[in-house]
Amino acid sequence: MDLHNEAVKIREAAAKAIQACRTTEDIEAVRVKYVGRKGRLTQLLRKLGDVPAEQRKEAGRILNETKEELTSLLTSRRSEIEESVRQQVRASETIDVTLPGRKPRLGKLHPTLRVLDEIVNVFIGLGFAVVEGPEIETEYNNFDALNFPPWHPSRDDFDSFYVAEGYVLRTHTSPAQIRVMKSQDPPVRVIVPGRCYRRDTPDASHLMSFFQIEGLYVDHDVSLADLKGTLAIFAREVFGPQTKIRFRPHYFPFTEPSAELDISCLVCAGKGCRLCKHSGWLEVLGCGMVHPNVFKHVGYDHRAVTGFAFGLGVERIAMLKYGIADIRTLYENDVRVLNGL
Ligand code: 2NL
Repeated sequence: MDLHNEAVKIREAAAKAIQACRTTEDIEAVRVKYVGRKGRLTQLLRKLGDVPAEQRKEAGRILNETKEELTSLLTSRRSEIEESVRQQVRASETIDVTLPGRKPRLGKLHPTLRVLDEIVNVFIGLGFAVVEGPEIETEYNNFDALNFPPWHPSRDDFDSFYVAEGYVLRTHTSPAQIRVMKSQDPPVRVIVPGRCYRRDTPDASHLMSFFQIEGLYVDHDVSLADLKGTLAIFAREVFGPQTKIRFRPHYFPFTEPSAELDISCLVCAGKGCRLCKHSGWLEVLGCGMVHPNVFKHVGYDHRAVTGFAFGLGVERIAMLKYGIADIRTLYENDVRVLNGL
């Protein structure tokens, strides 16, 4: 056998195989095949003993040179492959720092909550304390204590949500004020915001759940003039300094006398337009002097104290302020709409 010839053939075959390698696994396979422990070149080296002594040195030199050459080819091809893998990883992980960033959108408070906060803050400024109460109320606190007669329609299953015998989802925040009066003596000056529930079919002006703010002021000789002065400040703070107000007689079971408060129209300032239905006025809340029967229910002396109270729908005020025609717009949660409010 011609060792020299054989070595050249192995060298050429191996060099070709190394060049064809694409992965480090390919490299390892070629290494094992040619220069590994049972590789072709290694097997050839083992046959060196059969070579006549005078040729052995030269044959050994050729085989060892071939082995070194293949080993160095394997090493450099491995480096090439590793470098190209690194480049691919780098390219796929590179961040283009020159790309403009994506601007995170700022969140903001829901218009109902903004209006609620604004109104509550006006009354905090007037010295009212903020109080809250439970949404599940006793029928007594929600109706009886407020002088609703037993036959009043709003007590009906079809108008209120009863959760158990004697318990109802509050239809107004007044029961929270009943709790305040039952737990402390006058003077009482509280503002009560909160969610209320009524069994209405939703339409442009009704939801079955809405926010109300009620105010209550009880002391010795609180008068209707105090009520009107307080609401005048409220109207000018919330709707603008040029806002005019008027009282229109009304009826509520829990106040006597009772009134509704109108403000001069926000659109036409009283001249008459579509929003105010050509009356020049917009209805904003209900109010009155606390009925003596309410004081009796909470244990106050109705001959010694008087009080005023009022209640308003927060969504209704928000609709007026933001010019929304349909109350449902507020809760469809279309961010394109809410962002514009
Ligand atoms: C309306 C009318 C009103 C009251 C709420 C009240 C509370 C107590 C005693 C007496 Cl504890 N009155 N609240 C008074 C008058 C009107 O709300 O139309 N709200 C949307």
